[in-house]
Amino acid sequence: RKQIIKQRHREVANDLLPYYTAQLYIGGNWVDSASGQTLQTRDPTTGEVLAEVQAGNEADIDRAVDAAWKAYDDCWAAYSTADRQRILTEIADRIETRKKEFAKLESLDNGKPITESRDDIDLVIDHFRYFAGAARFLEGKTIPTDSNNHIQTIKEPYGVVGQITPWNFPLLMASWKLAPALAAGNTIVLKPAEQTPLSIIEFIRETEDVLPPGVVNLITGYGAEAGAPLVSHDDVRKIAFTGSTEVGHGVMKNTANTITDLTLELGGKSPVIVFPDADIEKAVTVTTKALFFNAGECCCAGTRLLIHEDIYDQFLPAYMEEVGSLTVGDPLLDETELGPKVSQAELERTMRYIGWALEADAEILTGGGPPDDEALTDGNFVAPTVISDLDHESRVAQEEIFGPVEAVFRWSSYDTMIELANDTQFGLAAGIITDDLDSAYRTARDIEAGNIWINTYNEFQAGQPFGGYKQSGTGRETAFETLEEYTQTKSINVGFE
Ligand code: TXE
Repeated sequence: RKQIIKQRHREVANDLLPYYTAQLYIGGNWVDSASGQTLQTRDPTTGEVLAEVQAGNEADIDRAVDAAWKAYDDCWAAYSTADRQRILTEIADRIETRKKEFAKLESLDNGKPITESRDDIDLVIDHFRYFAGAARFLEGKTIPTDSNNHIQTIKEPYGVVGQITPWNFPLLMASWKLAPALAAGNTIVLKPAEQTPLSIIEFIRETEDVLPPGVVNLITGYGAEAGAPLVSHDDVRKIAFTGSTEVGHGVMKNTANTITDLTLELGGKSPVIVFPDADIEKAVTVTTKALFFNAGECCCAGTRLLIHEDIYDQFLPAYMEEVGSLTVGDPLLDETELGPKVSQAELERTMRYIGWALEADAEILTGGGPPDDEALTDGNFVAPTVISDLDHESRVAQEEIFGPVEAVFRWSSYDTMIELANDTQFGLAAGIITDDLDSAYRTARDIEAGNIWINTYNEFQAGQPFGGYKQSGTGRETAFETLEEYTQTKSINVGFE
C-alpha cells in the first residue's frame, strides 16, 4: 500500500507540476531570486520532494515593492470599481474551471484530505466573487453639520500592501487577503508559507493574463529572510499577517517604526462547550469536526472540549467511538478524513505536547502517536488523540498544538465553565452545543472570542467577519469591514461664505 500511495502521488505531481524549480513573480515577470537560493517543498504524505521554489530575500522584496508601486501608479489606482469587479470575477471563473487541479495540488502540498481541499477551493472562488461585488459598495459618508461647511469622507486604498500567509489553508488564506486588498484598489506583495507555495504559484500562473503586471507580486521564501523585510519595508503601507502569535508579536513591533497599519490573525485555543441538554449525536458530530477537521491545523480548532458533568458519561463513549472511526490515510482519497501534518517539524511539535501530557500523568484516551499503519510511516501522521485529566494551567491546555489533539474537561456550574473557557491568552473562537436558546446566546455573549459557532463549527462563509479577541489578533477578514481595513479614510471639509 505504501508503494501504491507513492505511485499515486508521483503521478498527480507529474501531472500538476510542469516545473521542477518555480520562480518569483515580480512586475509580471518570472525571475530567479537575487541570491540564487532555492528551497524544497515536500509531500507530507510520502516525504518526497515535490518541487523547488526560490528562497527570496530583502533584495527581492525591494524589487517587488517597487514593481507594486509602479503598477499602482501606472494603472491600478485609475481602475474603476467596475474594472476591479470584472477582474476579480474573472479570477473566480478561472479558478472554478480548474477547481479539481487546485484541490489536488493543495492535498499534495499540505496533506489535507481531498474533500476538504475541494471545500477550500469553493471558498476561494466565493471570496473572489464576494469581494468583486463588495468593491462596488465601498462608499464614504456625508457628515451632518450645523455650520457653513460640507463634510464628506472618501475611502482610499493604501497603495502597496504586504501579505504573509500560513500553510494550513494555503490558497484560501491567500484569497482572504488578495481579494479584499485588490477590490479596495491596492497592489500587493505576497509572501506565502515556505511549506506550501505550490497552489499560490499555480494561481499566479493561471491569472497572469487577467491581472496587469505588478498588481500582485509573489515572493516565496522563509519568514526571517523574505517575510521580515516585507514587514519592515518603508514603502509598504499595510501588512496583513496570518501565523503564530509568537511571530505576530514581532510583526507588530516591526511595523512600529513605520506606523504601518496591521491586520493580524494569530493562534487560538478555542473551547467547545457541550451543555447538559445537548443532543448526543449532534454534539458528537460537531465536536469531532471542531477539532479533527484539517488534522487540527486550524487557528480556530476547538481544542478544549468542556463537557457538562450530567452528560459526560453518556457523551464521552459516543465521542470516542466517532474519533476512533476516523479514516486516517492518503489525502488524495475521498474516504480519508485525516491526513498527515504539514511537515516533520510540525509532527515533532505535536508529539512534544503529547509527551508533556504523559509526563504530567494526564490520561491519553486514544491515539498519542503515529497511527498503527505500515503504509503511512513515511508521512507526518498523528493518530487522532484525546487527552483527559489535564491541568488547565498546563502548557498542553494553554498553548496552541495545531494537531489532532483534543483535551477534555468537565464542568458543573455556568460561572466556572465561562471562567475556564476564557482562561487562555487567546480569543479566536468558541463552539456552543445546546438546543436551549437562552444558554446559547448567554454563553455567546460571555465568551471572549471573535467567532462563535452554535451547533456547528468551522464555517467560513464570505461576509461573516473572522478574527480574534485578545492575543488571537486584530482586524477582521472575509467580510465587508475587511474591504474597509484595506482603505484609509480621507475627510474633506468645504467651507461656505
Ligand atoms: O508559523 P509562523 P510556523 C501556529 C501553529 C503552528 C505554529 C508554528 O501553532 O504550530 O504557529 O508554525 C512567516 N517575519 N500557526 O512556524 O512562523 C512564515 O514564513 C515575517 C497558526 O509555520 O508564524 C509563514 O509565511 N514573517 C497559524 C508565516 O509567517 C514571518 C497558521 C507563518 O509562519 C516571520 C500557521 C518573520 N519574522 C501557524 N517568521 C494560524 N493563525 O492559522 C515567519 N514568518
